[in-house]
Amino acid sequence: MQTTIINIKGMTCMGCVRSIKNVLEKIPGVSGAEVSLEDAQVTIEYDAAITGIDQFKQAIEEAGFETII
Ligand code: 9UX
Repeated sequence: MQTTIINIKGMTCMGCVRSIKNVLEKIPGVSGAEVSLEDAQVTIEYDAAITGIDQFKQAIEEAGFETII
């Protein structure tokens, strides 16, 4: 398992937090995503043999948010 942190622009309420958590945890290979509204970031735990940062960024952007690595 590997962990990465992605900074996110545009989250304003706990609904945003929940939708980002949901899209990330649906990606095969992701075992957990903890989103912090206060810190404007998400910590993702995943299997690097299956998925990676490009897919995470794409999922977050498709959900309507900006990512900053
Ligand atoms: Mo809150 Mo976010 O009403 O996508 S859910 S602003």
